[in-house]
Order: sequence, then structure tokens, then C-alpha cells
Amino acid sequence: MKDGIKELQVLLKDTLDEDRYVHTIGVAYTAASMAMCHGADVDKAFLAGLLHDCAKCYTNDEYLQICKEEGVPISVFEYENPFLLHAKLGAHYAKKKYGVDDTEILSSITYHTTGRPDMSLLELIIYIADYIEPGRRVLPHMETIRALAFSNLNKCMVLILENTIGYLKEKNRPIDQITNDTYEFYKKQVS
Ligand code: DGI
Ligand code: FE
Ligand code: FE
Repeated sequence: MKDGIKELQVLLKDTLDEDRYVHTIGVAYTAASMAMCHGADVDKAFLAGLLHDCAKCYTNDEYLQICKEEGVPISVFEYENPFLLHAKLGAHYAKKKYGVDDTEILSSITYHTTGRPDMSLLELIIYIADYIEPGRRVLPHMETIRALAFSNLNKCMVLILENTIGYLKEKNRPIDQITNDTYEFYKKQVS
């Protein structure tokens, strides 16, 4: 184990509930495997995977209060859907609480929930690993999505976003513009 990784795992185990911790470990190893496949930095992928949900332990009211206290900017959409803030607050904690300065890792945490158009390789890896890790319940087309995670990242993004946007529409949940923009971007990439 690399320096500090074991200690970080102990801290996360104390912070997160058991299911979230198990998910976190699943994302870390899945992200590391994807990095091996796609020629990305394996250690960075593992660390980003470990930290991606490090702030996922609060209620909606707590997200708003803590982000205000910590000076994390809150968009209008996030005001109405505060759980989305676990991504931005997670990046903030990764830096302030866990001492991570690498901007690539921090942005992969920031964009792991909504994605964004034209993501970096590490951002794609964390976004996708979060969706496909072995502990996730099996979602539509999961087998195909898991295979694409190791063969075609753009196509993989299109299928994940189709599922996610479809699910949010079905549940009548509002969709952030950036989620739609991400979908449009990757659809264009594969056409
Ligand atoms: O934190 P995790 O549960 O591991 O996963 P995540 O950070 O990807 O969050 C998943 C949830 O986020 C999932 O239920 C879909 C939701 N989500 C993604 N984009 C949007 C969104 N929810 C809303 N309301 N709007 C979005 O644009
Ligand atoms: Fe998350
Ligand atoms: Fe997650």
C-alpha cells in the first residue's frame, strides 16, 4: 500500500456508513483497473476513487449549511437539489482535510455526479467506475456498459447518461443543465 492510503481508508471507514465505504472501495479498485486498461495513472485513479464520495454523509440541510460555512459556491440548481453538493464538497474536503492538491483528482471528484462535456481521462474513469463498480445494483444494460468501460469510453458515457436521464425523467426529478450538456457532448462524439 502506498504511503497514507491505509490511513486514508481508516478515516473514510470512520466517516462513511458501511454501505458507502464498501461502494468507495469498489470504485477505487474499479477506477484503478480502468486506469491500467486506458494508460492512466493507476495511483491517482485509486486515490480519486477512494475520495469521490468522501462528503456523502450529510442531510440536505447540512450540505447547504456546511457549503456556506466552507465557502463552497452553491448554484441555483444545487440549492434545490443539495445532495448534488456532495461532489463539490468532496473535492473541497479532499484538498482541505485530506491534503490532495492534484487538480486532476479534485476535478474528477467535482464532476463525478453530473459529468461535464469534454472530460479528462481521469474524470471519465471516476464517473464510469462510480456507475459500474461490482457493488452497484445491476442497472439496465449493465453488462454492455461494463464491457464498454474497458473498450470505448465515449459509448460507455452515452449509455450511462441515457440510463441516468431516463431514470430522472421517470421519477420526475429535475435534470441539471450540465448533465444534459454532457449527454449531448458524448452523443456527438459517437455519431
Ligand atoms: O454518490 P453515488 O450514489 O455513488 O453516485 P452519484 O454521485 O453519481 O449520484 C447518483 C445520483 O445522482 C443518481 O440518483 C442520479 C443523480 N443525478 C445525476 N445527475 C443528476 C442527478 N440528479 C438530479 N436531480 N439531476 C441531475 O442532473
Ligand atoms: Fe457520489
Ligand atoms: Fe459514488
